[in-house]
Amino acid sequence: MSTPTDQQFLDDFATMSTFGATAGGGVDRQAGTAADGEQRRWLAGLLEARGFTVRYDRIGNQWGLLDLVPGAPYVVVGSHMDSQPTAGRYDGAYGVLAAAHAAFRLAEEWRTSEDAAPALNLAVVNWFNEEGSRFKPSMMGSSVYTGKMTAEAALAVTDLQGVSVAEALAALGCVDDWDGPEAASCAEIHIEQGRSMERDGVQIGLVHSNWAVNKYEFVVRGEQSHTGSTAIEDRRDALLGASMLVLLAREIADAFPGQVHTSVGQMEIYPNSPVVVASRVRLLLDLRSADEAVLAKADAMLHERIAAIPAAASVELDVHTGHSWPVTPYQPEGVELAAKVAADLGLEYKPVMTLAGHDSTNMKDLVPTVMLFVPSVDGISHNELEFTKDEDVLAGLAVLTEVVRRLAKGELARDTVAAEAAAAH
Ligand code: HGY
Ligand code: MN
Ligand code: MN
Repeated sequence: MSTPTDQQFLDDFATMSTFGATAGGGVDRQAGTAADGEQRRWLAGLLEARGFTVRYDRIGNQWGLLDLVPGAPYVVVGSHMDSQPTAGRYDGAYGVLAAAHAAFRLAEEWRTSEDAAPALNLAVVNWFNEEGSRFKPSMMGSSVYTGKMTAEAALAVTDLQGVSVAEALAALGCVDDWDGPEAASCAEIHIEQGRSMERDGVQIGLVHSNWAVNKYEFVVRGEQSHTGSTAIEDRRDALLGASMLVLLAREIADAFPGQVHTSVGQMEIYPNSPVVVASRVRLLLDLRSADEAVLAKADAMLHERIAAIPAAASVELDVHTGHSWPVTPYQPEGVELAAKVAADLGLEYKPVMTLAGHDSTNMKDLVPTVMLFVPSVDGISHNELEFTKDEDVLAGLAVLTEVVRRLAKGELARDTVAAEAAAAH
């Protein structure tokens, strides 16, 4: 088989974007749905045609393994192919396909030239349920792989219809009694989902750390009644209390301009019927900042201000912590390695923080991890209009290929970094 060209990557990207395609030019490929399953079967075919062995682990992460060095651990490279509802074509899916094509290019090179032989094996990964839209929390597959969540807890999570992760994965035939391959290092490429790279005219972002996030689940409890006949003073309107939380989230962001991002992204209203005052609303609110001290202040403001809502709306309010992660650095050696690659390829690059969580956010806590960004036009993401120019997509693929080549030689591998750290002490 010949080395896949840039045009073949773009053609595969177009084919990939047909799975779960929406009328508005985006995709709807939520985790564990039929569209996710079709996509996975297509990816499996692509990997197997190039001699990779496809396997699933116990939480449905899809692995394409290239075993060249018996007994050696793996360079793990990939992202996620699940999406939000009516989402864009690039978020996650670009990273998995770029990983596959980077791996195909290297596999071909290693097959035809003995000098280039790698020191490690290679695993392309399509993480299960990064988005967390159908099943919470987000980054589920990488959280289980890295030991931050148990497989049992993840498999028991249900969607709004009561279908569990275990049932959804079994229906797709995408789960196995296996923990996944042993990682030595990791790389992921993703769209920026913001405007900073486009503004600064750079093609490659070197992610050096991530924003901290606190996600909360609130349940607002009131009492069901008639929207017409119930006296206003008698109402216990759960949706009124929930609306106060929505507004409070924005007030908190406005109190820390540019430093704190907040939103309520999901609300379930019961009974959600005309002429009925809602008795129960469940909603998810998230707070994010690049500065943990600022996030702590925003969090304190949230907790102080929610105390007034029960009396103001005649409701009861339960708060549950959903999911959170701190600001943490990616290994500086990985940022340096990627900077060298981008410079060697003559590309403009800059260090960036990621505001969104990624599977690499989990992986970097397990093994040395390189996280790359390519620009997003107008910063649009989680939207059907999400777009990255072909030239940027291809520049990202070239950088990822070189990064993975170096990782496969053993640069940055967990044992190497640990040995160097030990030698420095
Ligand atoms: O950023 C998020 O919350 C998601 O995990 N990508
Ligand atoms: Mn993503
Ligand atoms: Mn996303």
